[in-house]
Amino acid sequence: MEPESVDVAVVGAGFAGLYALHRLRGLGLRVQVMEAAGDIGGTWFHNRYPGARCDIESLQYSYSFDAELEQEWNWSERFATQPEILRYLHHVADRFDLRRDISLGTRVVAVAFDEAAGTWTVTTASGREMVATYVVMATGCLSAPQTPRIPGLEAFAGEVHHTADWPRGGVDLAGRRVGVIGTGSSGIQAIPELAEQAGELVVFQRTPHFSVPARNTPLTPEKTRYWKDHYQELRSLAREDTPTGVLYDFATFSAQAVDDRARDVEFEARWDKGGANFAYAFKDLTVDEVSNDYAAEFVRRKIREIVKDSAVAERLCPVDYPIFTKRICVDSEYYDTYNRPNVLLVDLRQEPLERVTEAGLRTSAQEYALDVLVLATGFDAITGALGRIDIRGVGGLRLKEKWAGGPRTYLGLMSAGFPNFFMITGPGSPSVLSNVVVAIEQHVDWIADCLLHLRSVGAQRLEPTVPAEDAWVAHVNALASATLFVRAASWYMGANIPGKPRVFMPYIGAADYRRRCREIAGTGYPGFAITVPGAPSGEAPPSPRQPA
Ligand code: FAD
Ligand code: N01
Repeated sequence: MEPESVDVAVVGAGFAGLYALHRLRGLGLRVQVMEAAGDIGGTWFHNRYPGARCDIESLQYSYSFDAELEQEWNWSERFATQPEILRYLHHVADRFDLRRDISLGTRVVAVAFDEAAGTWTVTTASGREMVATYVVMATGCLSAPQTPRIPGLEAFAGEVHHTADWPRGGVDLAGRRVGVIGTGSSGIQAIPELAEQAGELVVFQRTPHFSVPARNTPLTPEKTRYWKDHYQELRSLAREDTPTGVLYDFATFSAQAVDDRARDVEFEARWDKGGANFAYAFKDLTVDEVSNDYAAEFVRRKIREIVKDSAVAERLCPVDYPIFTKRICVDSEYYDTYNRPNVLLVDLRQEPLERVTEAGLRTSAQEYALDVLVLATGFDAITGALGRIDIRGVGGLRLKEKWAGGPRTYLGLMSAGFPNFFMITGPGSPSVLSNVVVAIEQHVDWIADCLLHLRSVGAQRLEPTVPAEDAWVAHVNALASATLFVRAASWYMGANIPGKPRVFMPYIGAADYRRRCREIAGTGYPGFAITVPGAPSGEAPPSPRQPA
């Protein structure tokens, strides 16, 4: 049987895949989306653990591509819950009639370039094949859950649940002994809720994370009205004038430009207001060690104030990496949870984890009896989902091998040797260091403009040149090296995955990035080799139009 043939194969149906389908279909292209999960939603389908919600305000953490969609949707809270965000994505899928071109329960296992035909063959786990001129990987930065190899895990008699693969029907925790490994954003959101529901909760912490209060509240009609009335200008400001794609109050001066009192007043005001806005109290918190330590010390002081048992408070205080170099957590009553009588904090640095037993979890000090074990152990981030697919480019070059020393891309959008193969929020783009929905829309729009350009010049093939890619990788690294980010063993660095190269993967500075992408698209795609049948190979033809 002949394989199906489409113009664009999109892998993944989260925020990125859904918008890619809508936008590229709008160009008159035949698009097919393949999604491994049983339904759409991506992150918001998989991460159903109690307490899951966004940490960028929903009025900003949402699509901006359609004004009517913006006006008709109402968010109920400052930071929406997972079910509400999932409902929103379902609304989007229905509103734009997306489902008819999405194959659910369809895991892509291989994507291979056919040099002679100049097309890609996409193979699914069930053996279905699809031939596509272009491939768009919308597989997500935080979609490959990481389960650590803990001896004995398979022998545990109770239930084990990863936060990123939480059962659809929920988990009954009432009266049960629950253990949680992991105190990153997922653990920190889940722990207060798990403590409410469980009989006893034991938190196994290896490294404490810094967390600031969310101060989540219902959204007032006035605030919603204001945003709806000003969406266009507010979104534009977030996109064009911020390093994060989010409107925060960005300070313009150093933490060292003010005295101790003024500094504390500023930190305190932001702590009271809630959210990641705290990270922008001074302009140099991620680049200057002294300034950074002021912020870190402020948070440690708060932990000591909130947590009544001083020994527990000390265990919760991060001390061995700069604040903000791991994604800042945004919580609801996280530190207060340790004042509850049914919550125990076990410091795995003091008593290392030895194994999971049939009855629970054993550290070097003792065995903890458990009925349920929650793994809030994170993700093989940014490159993980791509690495789980056998991707082969020109000459059978495997992406995984090419990236053995760390990912190599141009603009985080494409990689040399992989023509017509695009990545949304790929390594080397702002992705997780920005509002990811904003990053997704920018990438999808860039790709759409690029395909229009190729069509208008009669080109068949586009890929980055090796020198352009090398220069981009060096540029991304140089930006990171000028900050404190490289000082933490974070998932941004690949440090949470044994054997993964330690390379800082995201691009720092979303607005600058956007300008560069626009400039490249507007000047005939320098750094890309564009092949037009009949024209000398590798020559980029002149741009007939300026992209929007
Ligand atoms: P995803 O939503 O991850 O979707 C990728 C899809 O691809 C998944 O459905 C997956 O099943 C599918 N897929 C992967 N591999 C394959 C394959 N081989 N074959 C077929 N399908 C495949 N970002 C923010 O900016 N703000 C936030 O507040 C925020 N909160 C978050 C909260 C949580 C709990 C998590 C885990 C992440 C959060 N993020 C946040 C990041 C979030 O991942 C992005 O905001 C966004 O949802 C990513 O959308 P996406 O479509 O790129 O990827
Ligand atoms: O994952 P993480 P996450 N033994 O990697 C521990 C987004 N997100 O899912 O630090 C013991 O941050 C590990 O310990 P250590 C957001 O971008 C957003 O929490 O390696 N412990 C760490 O404590 C976020 O940054 C929200 O010492 C082990 C934890 O597991 C990203 O997703 C909510 C271990 C993993 O933390 C990832 O967050 C949720 C082991 N063998 C997620 N292995 C919002 O709030 C791992 N750990 C919007």
